[in-house]
Order: sequence, then C-alpha cells, then structure tokens
Amino acid sequence: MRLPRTSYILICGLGRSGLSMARFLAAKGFQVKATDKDADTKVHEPELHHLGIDTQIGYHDPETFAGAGAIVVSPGIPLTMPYLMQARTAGVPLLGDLDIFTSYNKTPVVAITGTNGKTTVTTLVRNMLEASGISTFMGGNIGTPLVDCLMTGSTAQVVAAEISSFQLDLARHFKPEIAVLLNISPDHLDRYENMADYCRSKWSIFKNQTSAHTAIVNADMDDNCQIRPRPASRILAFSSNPEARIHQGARILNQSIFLTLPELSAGHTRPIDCQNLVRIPGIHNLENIAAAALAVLCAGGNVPGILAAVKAFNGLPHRLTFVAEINGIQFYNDSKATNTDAVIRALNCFTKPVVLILGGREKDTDFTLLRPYLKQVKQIIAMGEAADHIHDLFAKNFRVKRVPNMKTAVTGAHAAAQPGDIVLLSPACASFDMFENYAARGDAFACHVQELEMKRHG
Ligand code: UMA
Repeated sequence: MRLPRTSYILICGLGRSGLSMARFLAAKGFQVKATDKDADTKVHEPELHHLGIDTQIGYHDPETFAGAGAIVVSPGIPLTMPYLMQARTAGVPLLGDLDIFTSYNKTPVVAITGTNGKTTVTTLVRNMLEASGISTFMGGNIGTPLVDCLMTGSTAQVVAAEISSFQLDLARHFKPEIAVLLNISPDHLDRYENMADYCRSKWSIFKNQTSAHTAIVNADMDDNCQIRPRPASRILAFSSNPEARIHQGARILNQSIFLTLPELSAGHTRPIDCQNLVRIPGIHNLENIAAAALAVLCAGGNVPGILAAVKAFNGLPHRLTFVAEINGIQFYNDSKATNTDAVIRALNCFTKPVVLILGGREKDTDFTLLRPYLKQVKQIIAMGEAADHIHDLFAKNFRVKRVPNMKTAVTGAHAAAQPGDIVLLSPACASFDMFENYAARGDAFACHVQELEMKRHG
C-alpha cells in the first residue's frame, strides 16, 4: 500500500488510535493534518504542532477532508459520517490503522476477533507466549494502538493483536499469520446495517490469508454466523459441543480440553485437565483457553507455557468479578457485558437466584434474546437510557424495577435479594449514557457495594 507524499494525510479523531497514528506518520516524514470535533482534545495541540502537524480541533472542515491525499479514520468514527462519505465519493482513500501497521510491520501477528472474549484471549495468548519464552507485544483494540509496536523499537517476536470489527471494516491488506474468530452474536447493530454485515466484517479477518497461514474458528457458531467461501488458510476448529468432530483443533469435554494438532508430538493429541487448573468460570472461558492454546502452539509456544499461564490467570477486571458478600448475598461486577450474549454467558455460570442489573445505552439491542435464560432471575433492575424499554419488554413476566442511577441500582438489588442470592451487574448495554466507559461503570458498582458493606459494619 502506498501512502500519499504529494498531499497531506488527514487523521480524523484524536483518541488513542488517532494520536498514535499522527505521531507515527509524522515520524515517517509524511505531511500530516489532524482533526477532532471535541474541543477537549486541544490538550494535544502543543505536541502535535511541535511534530509539524496542523490541527483543526473542536470542529471538522469539509474542505480539509476533500483536499486530503488520504484520511486515516479512527475506529470509533462511523464511515457514514457525511464528510467521510463526501471525501470517499470524491476519490479520497479512507484508511484504517490495520493497513498502515501491516505495511511497516515485519513481526508475525496473532490476531483475535469475536463478539465476546477478545480481550481475555489476547491477554492469554500474550501470557502463554511469554511463559513459553517468546517475547510478545500486545495491542490493538485492547488499548495500545498497534503502530506503537513499530515506534517503540519493540524486539517482540510475536504481536498479539485484539481486532475489532470497526478496524476490520477499513482493512484491505491486513494479513495475520494466525487469526482467531471466537464467536459472533448480535452487537454494534447501531453501526451495521444488519447481522449479515456484522458477520462479514468479523470473517474478513481471514480474507487475505493463504495456505501458509492458520485460521482458528469456533465450530459451534450457528449457520447465521457462517460465511462462504471458507478461508484459504489451514483451519483449526474448537468446540464445546460433545457431538462435534474436530479433525484438527480443540474439543472441550468434561472440564478437559483435548488439543489435536500436528505441532504437538506424542500422537498429535494432548489433553489438558482444567478441573484444578482454571480459575475463570464458565464453559465460555474454557473455549477462550482452547482458542488461545491453539494460537500459541501455532506461534511456536509450548504446553508447559500454556499450563503455567492458565494457572496464573485470574481473569480481567469487570468480567464476572466477585466484589463482596453482604448478608449472604454475593455481588458480581460484569460491567464489560455490553451485549446480550455476554449476559447469557454470565447467567449460565450461576445456579442460584439472581437479581440482574440491566441497562445503559442500547446498540439496537434485542433484549428478548435474554428471555430463555432468565429462569433463575427473581428481579430485574433496569437503569440508564434503556430502562423504559427493558421495563416494557419484561414487566409482564418478571419483576422489573426502574432506577435513576447506580447507587439506587445497588440498594434496590440488595433489597430484592435474600441470603444465598446473587446480585449481578451484567448490563447488555454500552455505558456511555451514564459513565465514561464500562470500567467506570464497574467501579461505581463496586464502590456502592462497598458503601453498603460499610453501612452494615456501622
Ligand atoms: N471523533 C471525531 N469526529 C467524529 C466522531 C468522533 O473527531 O465524528 C473523535 C472523538 O471526539 C474522539 C475520537 O474521535 O476524540 C475517538 O476515536 P475512537 O472512538 O476511535 O477512540 P480511540 O480512543 O481512538 O480508541 C480506539 C478504539 N475505540 C473504538 O473502537 C470505539 C479502542 O477500542 C481502542 O482500544 C483504541 O482505538 C486503540 O486501538 C475501545 C472500544 O470500545 C476499547 N472498542 C469497541 C469494543 O471493544 O466494543 C470496538
């Protein structure tokens, strides 16, 4: 891919991704301009000006878009943004960070996408590779932009990259040596036309792979999430369905993972007994471990490294994290559950009665997908912009209480629960209506739970 030298490259959006890209392209000697509609990003102006980058901050100027040689679009900015659409129509190429990273990167990449579990699997892949003696750079949607790997003089032997569908939407040349598709379930339908579009975006992670590469795919995805043609790369499958036949890949059966792969000696099959090894709950986490282990073996890691990393892994914050037990009621923070499938995964981990805190900003969410899994839910606490919608959908069959904020969500849930019950914050929504991000929402939940605990102790 050739980047323009005769005209400027416009960076659209100065969040983490755009800022890193501006620094990177300026360091490569390109003429760079940067724009962000949010005046708060003015704090970056001195640094950007020092790097020779012109800025338009607090507004977007359509002429700057139309006159660019190329526009690098931050992943969170929809491609339907009018100035982007006009520029594209006028022939200005829209680029994403993956293609720019690909044109400079020389390190093998393990790329991980999927609706749920991406961050956990990316972290596991990094930890397993490191425990196998392979130095690894971890970046992408997980937080550290991938071009940072190219700027820090990293000596990593492998890049473990969490990849979002938003990043894939602008990728034409991204070609990871190993790519993992964990699962697909409805999400981001405010940005995609329909589920088929979202699925196409996810599967495109494999589109440039050749027979020299490896695709690791969840064999249990239903037909709606499948896509033809299948990738040209070697396909490894993983499954937790006892009926599944896995020729090469991983099966999850009775709390064990059976890996079958030519990379393994000793008959190509290796069972891993997870009973006393794995500290993170749920079948979905065994799937995550299986997918990570396959990727790591393909990238040169080893079984002792995999076992050591799994044993040491306690899970990431805001993912079904135990907060406290008050009066025999256990409180769990699953703030990262921003879609219905993640809530279903969380509910499947409990057999006890649950008071479920749902709500936030909707993403064209179909909450009715939750209905078959709500048997053990004794009360729904509905908060945020989605509260009325949730109430209207479920109030006929469930007890639903609407609350104005997180504090009343926690006190309301506590009042509705009895000793032995679970209070679960697993909102099925984005957090941006009430919080800066899902982490701030999870912290607020934990903080109000702690207040309850303090009150109890007088
Ligand atoms: N902006 C404009 N004009 C617009 C709209 C937005 O200038 O019309 C500006 C905003 O004012 C803001 C910037 O664009 O300053 C935000 O860009 P961004 O949303 O792409 O955010 P970044 O901080 O660059 O973070 C992005 C990813 N964000 C999204 O995909 C929404 C981060 O993933 C990623 O960690 C980071 O790049 C580094 O690679 C976050 C995320 O929520 C965690 N991802 C989604 C998810 O996991 O569900 C996909």
